[in-house]
Amino acid sequence: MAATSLIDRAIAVLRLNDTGIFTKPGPHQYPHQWNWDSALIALGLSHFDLPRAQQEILSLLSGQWRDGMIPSVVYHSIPSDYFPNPEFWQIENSPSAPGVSTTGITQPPLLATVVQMMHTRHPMTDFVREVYPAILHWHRWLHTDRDADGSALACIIHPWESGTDDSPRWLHLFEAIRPEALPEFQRGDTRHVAAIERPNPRDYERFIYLIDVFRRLNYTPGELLKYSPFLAQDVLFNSILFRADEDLRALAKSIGEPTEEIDTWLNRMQPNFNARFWQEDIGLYYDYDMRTGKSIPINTASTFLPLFAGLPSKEQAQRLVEGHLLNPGEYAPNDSLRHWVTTTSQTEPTWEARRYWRGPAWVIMNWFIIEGLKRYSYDDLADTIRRDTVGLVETSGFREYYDARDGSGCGSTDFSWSAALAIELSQSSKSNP
Ligand code: 9WN
Repeated sequence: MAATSLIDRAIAVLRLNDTGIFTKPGPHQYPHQWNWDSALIALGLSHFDLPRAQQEILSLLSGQWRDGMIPSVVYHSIPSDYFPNPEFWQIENSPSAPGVSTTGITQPPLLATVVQMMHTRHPMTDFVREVYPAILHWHRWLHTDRDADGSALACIIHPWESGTDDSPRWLHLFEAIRPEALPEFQRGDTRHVAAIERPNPRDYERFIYLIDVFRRLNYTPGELLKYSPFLAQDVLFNSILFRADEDLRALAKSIGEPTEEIDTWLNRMQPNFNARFWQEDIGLYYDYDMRTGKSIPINTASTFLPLFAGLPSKEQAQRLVEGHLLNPGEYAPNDSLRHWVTTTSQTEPTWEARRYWRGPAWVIMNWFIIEGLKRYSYDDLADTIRRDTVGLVETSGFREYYDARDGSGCGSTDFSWSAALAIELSQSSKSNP
């Protein structure tokens, strides 16, 4: 009974945030269409309204750039108090910009995976044929315009591209960035959510400074790789990309498209991923700072994302799970931390209980970890985390993130992907679909 009413409440949140064209991530804080949010929203919608789920994806694709990039946000001409707004991004100075207002950066490429999951459950060949070329174009852009070293790994140029914006793994890169002549701006985010749950002013200045650099470079990909003060290879982003390449390949097969190009990406990425990110001494994956040529030694939950992509060997998976995820000093619940999975290891001095991406549990991260654990046959642990996550949503509502100490909600209320994934997690069984 409880699961049924949770699903009804989740559907109500997705309906509440539905503008008719796209679904807002949150009713007040996030009034436009976000890239990876939309993918997850489509996955949630597909359980009860497949045509609307497909519409969500087509709306996102309407913001695709001519060079293939699918941007982090499509504004859809909806007036709002969200900052940065289209006037700030000035994408019209790029010849690749689409005819609609968007940001000039991307987000983790989850879309192919979601389309493949939907297609496996409800075969939709015509729809796959319709969207496949656009998704392929995006992946090609990621593997060329964002490949800075020929490894097929993609680089990110802004923490917002990692989707985990305020993660402490970016702080070290920020230390080296000195914003010069910062443009005037007024933050919008702290109008809706307590400042303690949002990025620090100093970090936020760097978010804005980077956009100012990019718009001065007219978003030219080669220039961005050359001059962006922030250039990183992100474990989370590349895990999602690798899994999405595999799913794109499955989509190609199902509609009779060639797969050679995708195979080349997969074959290059797999060894390069482990060579670049895996730390044999401690059994963790670390992100990589392309500007200093050094690994970023910060222990966050994104280290578990390679499980989602099937990238670790059995031994590496065992070290990740048994050495870190199950360690109460790092990630596992303990006397003061009652819930799975804190986004940053508690051993990090930058751990903060309620600040965005610094410590709270997120439904999206838990979902990635659950899917990854199932891939490596840690079914019982996956189910423990699944139950705990559904419990968080049951008790504290569809919040953006949760204080892992007591499960209280933080950030936006009525948050769409928490609702979408609550549906997904309530329906999913212990084993892989
Ligand atoms: C910046 C919408 C987005 C998510 C991101 C999350 C947050 C935006 C913000 O909200 O980022 O893109 O304004 O803080 O970090 O993952 O897609 O939910």
